[in-house]
Amino acid sequence: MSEPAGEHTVDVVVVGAGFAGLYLTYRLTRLGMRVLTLEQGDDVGGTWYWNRYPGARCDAESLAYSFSFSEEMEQEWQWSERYATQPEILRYARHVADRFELRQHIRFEQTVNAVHWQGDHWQVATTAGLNLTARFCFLATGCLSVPQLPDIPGLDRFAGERYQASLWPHAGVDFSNKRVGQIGTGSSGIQAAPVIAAQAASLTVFQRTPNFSVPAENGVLDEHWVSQFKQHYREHRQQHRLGLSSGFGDLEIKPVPRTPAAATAVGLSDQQVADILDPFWARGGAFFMGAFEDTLINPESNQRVADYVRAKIRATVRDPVTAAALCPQDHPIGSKRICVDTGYYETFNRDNVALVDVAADPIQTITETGLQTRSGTVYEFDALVLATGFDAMTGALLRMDVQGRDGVRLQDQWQAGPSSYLGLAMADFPNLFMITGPGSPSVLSNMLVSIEQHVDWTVALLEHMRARELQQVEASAEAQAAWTAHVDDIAQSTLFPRGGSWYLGANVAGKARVFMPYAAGVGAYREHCDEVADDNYRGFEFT
Ligand code: N01
Repeated sequence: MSEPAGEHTVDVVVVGAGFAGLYLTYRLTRLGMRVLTLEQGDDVGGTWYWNRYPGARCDAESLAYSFSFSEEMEQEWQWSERYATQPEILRYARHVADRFELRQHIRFEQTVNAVHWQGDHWQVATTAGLNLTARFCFLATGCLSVPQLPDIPGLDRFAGERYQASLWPHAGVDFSNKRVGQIGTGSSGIQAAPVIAAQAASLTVFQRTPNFSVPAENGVLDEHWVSQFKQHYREHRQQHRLGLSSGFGDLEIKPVPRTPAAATAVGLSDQQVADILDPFWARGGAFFMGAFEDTLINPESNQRVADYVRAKIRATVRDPVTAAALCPQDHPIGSKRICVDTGYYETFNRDNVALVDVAADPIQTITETGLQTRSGTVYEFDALVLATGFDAMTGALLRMDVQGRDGVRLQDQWQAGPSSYLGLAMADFPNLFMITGPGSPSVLSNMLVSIEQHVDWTVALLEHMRARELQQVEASAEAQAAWTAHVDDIAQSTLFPRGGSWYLGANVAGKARVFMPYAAGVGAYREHCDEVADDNYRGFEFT
């Protein structure tokens, strides 16, 4: 529904109608609050609305990457594959919106550009001229929702078709008989390349930094097995919330036996390491990173796991020069988000696919017909695909003009990196909450688990306020400083800061290098949040 420009007063404004915004809208309206949810796109779904590139699918397993709040829905909804495709997840988001009649509370094609505290309420404005007054504001703007274009001269000169993975045309693209150039080899590029290669006349992948990728081992879900899984859904969900650190259960998702994690790879022979890693590799997915308990904290153990993956790459890719170029050497495995693929390395054995190492010979300029590297080599193609990532975690928050008490600007407060209490709230920004914000497990976790935890926790806080007739809540500056230091301490005890990742803001020129997600895991984080609530919301100030 689009809303005429004008003034409206509600209890809560929610920014974003991805999964976080949908669940917030559901919970808050069920409390009887007047809610308006503002969404930039013309439908719900957030990241799954925008990222429609070929091969886009979730790298978390369908039965875990779904809402747990409605037992009826989780029993009724049928996921078709181990890892759901983008269209299937978007269908699910739409189903949630329709099933719980959420659309009446959502205004589409509304890009929020100002969020200003006016002493006792928030004033939220959109570029389409909507002006809302609300006591509370939730920023559910997503962690990977501001696409990044590469800083390459001549980008606009290209006269052929140009596509961005994260802003893919809704009608799809037919690459038949086309020569395609692709820049970017993160999760998006690694998923897109095999699908584009299968359709296009040729695909040239321009790789600056190789990433580690593990096979998804995707497949159609077995109905009988799914029905068995669903009989124990509560148990699985509980494991997702508290069990493993990333928010996925260690109960079987795929009907392949799971071997327990080993403590460390240090001191083991190559054969022993392989014996432990082989079943994880065969099982597929990011679970691979859990084979050794210390992979992300012990450089030696990490090196052994990385060596194993590099050996797999070399065993898969026939051309040794290409294989060597595909082997990451510059970061500990897992310190950048591990990719999960279907046939990525195999794609480079196709006759119509070439890898160009643009670390060795950097792209100098995009031309009208392709690109030219520093050595003078010219590459020509009909279509250019950019899978060049996002201004992650803070991008969507900082592109709005968010002003708190006395005109304090979030952009100024976060100049040296984001700072928050629990990744949820900030001093000087009363009655304002982030969902999966920097300082929370967010992108290191199953997002659906984190979203539900954040929404449930903040909604309970609002109920607490309502019962006591409290008007305002705000994180104390002390609690915020202590939490931000704690988030950093946890990160520094891991290998995460050693990868030049978007977790650190390293992919955006001029962005402060701060490790943004909370790396202690969803279980520890949930316990901490619950203790805070039980201790009368320690670290929050109420008026
Ligand atoms: O983005 P990225 P992404 N010249 O930032 C390259 C989630 N996700 O969209 O590393 C040449 O990882 C850049 O190279 P370099 C997931 O969390 C999930 O792929 O900077 N290359 C890199 O190769 C993921 O981590 C799913 O040297 C340039 C690439 O562009 C996150 O989104 C699927 C360049 C960017 O990789 C982001 O993934 C997709 C330049 N000037 C995404 N500038 C699933 O659930 C950038 N690059 C499966």
